Parts: sequence; C-alpha cells; structure tokens
Amino acid sequence: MFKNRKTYFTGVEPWGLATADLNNDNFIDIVITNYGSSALNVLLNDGYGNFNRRDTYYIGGTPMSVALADLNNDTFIDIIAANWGDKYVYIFLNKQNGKFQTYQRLTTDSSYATAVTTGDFNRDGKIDIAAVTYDNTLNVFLNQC
Ligand SMILES: [Ca+2]
Ligand SMILES: [Ca+2]
Ligand SMILES: [Ca+2]
Repeated sequence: MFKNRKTYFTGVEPWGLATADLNNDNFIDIVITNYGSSALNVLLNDGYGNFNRRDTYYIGGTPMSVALADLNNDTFIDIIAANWGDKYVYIFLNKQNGKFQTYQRLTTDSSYATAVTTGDFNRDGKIDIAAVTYDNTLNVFLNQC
C-alpha cells in the first residue's frame, strides 16, 4: 500500500504533529512540535507531497501537543500548541500566507499543559479550545473574538 519512505529533518525531539492546508493552496501541510528545541516547525507542501521548506517558530519551554484550526475566521488555519514547559496554550495566527505570528497565550490552571484540541463547543461559529494538563484537569476556552 505504501511505497517509498522520504525522510526530513525536524527540530530536536519532535513530539506532536498535525496536518492542514496552511497557505490555502489546497495541499496539506504539516506542523510539528519539538520538545527538545522549544519550537514549532511548519513544513509547507510543495504541491508534490514534498516538505523541503521548513519554518521554525520559537515557543520556549517544551511544546508537546498541537492543533490546527481557523480561530479568527479569516479562512486561514492557525496554530494552537500546548506547552509542557509552562502553564500556557500558545496561539499563532496565520499571516494569510502560511507564515505565523505569536498572538496570545492562554493560562491553564496547571504548570504543565500537555495536550490541546479544538472545536466549536457552543456553536456560535467561533472555534474554541480545550486543553488537558498534567494536574488532571481539562481547561476549556470559549472564543470571544
Ligand atoms: Ca498548503
Ligand atoms: Ca485564521
Ligand atoms: Ca464557539
């Protein structure tokens, strides 16, 4: 079913990954969290299933989990990352070209945010965020934007 393996280098100690079309060219791209190098990698698809271009965004700490969703309804997918190294969930907004800028960090009730996901939990058309922590809690953030 699968043929050839292609190998790409990541940052140090990659932990999480997620896929979505980040630059609206209809080709699915990949985002990786790197536990060891405190950074995210964005790998844009060249249109042939190759991921040779890698952008790095420093996040600090030890990012583990990543989710992808359009948080500000501009049709461009944004990045949400949970950071084991501190208590925050980080939001990177898409600059509408597959490049990202730090926008906001959400404070959890724990010192260790471990995993994150998204969904419109109150059906108001704005994507919300849910995160779990190492202290046995689930944190839900309803989108106000
Ligand atoms: Ca793409
Ligand atoms: Ca967006
Ligand atoms: Ca919502």
